[in-house]
Amino acid sequence: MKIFYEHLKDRSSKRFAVLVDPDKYDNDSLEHLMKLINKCKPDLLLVGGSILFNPIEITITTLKLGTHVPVFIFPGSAMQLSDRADGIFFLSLISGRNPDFLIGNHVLAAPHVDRAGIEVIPTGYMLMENGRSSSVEYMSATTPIPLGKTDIAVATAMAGEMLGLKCIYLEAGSGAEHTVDTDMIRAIRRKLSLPLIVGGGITTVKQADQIYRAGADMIVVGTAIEKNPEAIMDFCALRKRMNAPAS
Ligand code: 1GP
Repeated sequence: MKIFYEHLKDRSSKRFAVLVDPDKYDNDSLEHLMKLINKCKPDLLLVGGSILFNPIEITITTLKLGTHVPVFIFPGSAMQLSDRADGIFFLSLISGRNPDFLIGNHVLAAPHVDRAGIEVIPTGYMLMENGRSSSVEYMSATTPIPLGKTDIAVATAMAGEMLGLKCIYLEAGSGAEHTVDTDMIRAIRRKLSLPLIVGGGITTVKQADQIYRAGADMIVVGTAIEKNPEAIMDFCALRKRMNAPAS
């Protein structure tokens, strides 16, 4: 299998990822989701969360057996690791100043990730203010980049690139009331050459379309698909339209 980063870094195509939170699906709903995944083929499945009661291992194994879409760990902490996944977004929370989420968890995880032999994508993870406090904010004990502070957001993304990270993930928080601001995305895109991932609070195709057009290379949707699994078809169709050659 081509390593996923080879796809992600090809910025001529837009990508669509589905976040599968192991606590939000039971056997039947996961089975149903996998049928839809096999119909419309999102580019990537992410498994993880800020805090989990169910092990990621079972969800990852089920997704690997039931679909042909790459499965990546989207870890809330060093406790969320598995050798069943295809890869891991190795998230450094560069919007925050908590050493545990900048490097500490990574040190704990590194030997296990190495032994698992899975693809590692070093990712600058930026938590963006969206109007109310998020799980990531609370669990990581960091503050998000304030709304409207575009200069700080742009400089943070630039620093991530200069440090050698391989992509930047702008996160409004799962279930966020507002998505990441499109002006903010546009400003970051202008200064960044890395692939840009945007997630948190995307519930409609219109929002997804605006976020793609602002410069996101990949969007991540979780909550909206948990609530209405059929919505996955609409997001996949949008991605297809975005990638269709202009006539
Ligand atoms: C969360 O960005 C992801 O880390 C997805 O967020 O659940 O709001 O779609 P939603």
